[in-house]
Amino acid sequence: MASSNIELNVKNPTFVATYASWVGGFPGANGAPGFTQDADGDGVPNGVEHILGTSPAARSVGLYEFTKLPSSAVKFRHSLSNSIIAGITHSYQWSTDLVNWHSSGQTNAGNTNVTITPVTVVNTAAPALDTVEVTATVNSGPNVKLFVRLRAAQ
Ligand SMILES: [Ca+2]
Repeated sequence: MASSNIELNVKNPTFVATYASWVGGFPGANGAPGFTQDADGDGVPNGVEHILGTSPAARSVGLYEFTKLPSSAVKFRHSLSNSIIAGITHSYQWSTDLVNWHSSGQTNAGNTNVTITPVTVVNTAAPALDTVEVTATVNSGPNVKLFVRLRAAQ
């Protein structure tokens, strides 16, 4: 009697195609699985957790290592997933009042202009996470408070 073997090589068994299947992989996030919800209450919305490559069901640090630079600039770091689902994007925004948010290079009504520049400082491959260092530079405007955020969109 003859027999044969079939070898199945599954290279990426954790592949997920949609946000719903990704968040569904974290049972602890079932209570608040929405893209803009914050299932673990750490202040990082689930969609941003996806960008960062962190769990939406366990507290994570989000943005870190905020540093004021000698010039009119601030820098910070964050992890970045190498497995971001198609259709989900991220961007950076700045504000002086936490109400009106602007993209890099825009000038607000008070004549403040800010450039936001991300640089990948640790470049890995999935499932490992990259590290991105983001510098926000105030190019012009009066002395104001500066807020910077990472946004996720789908
Ligand atoms: Ca969260």
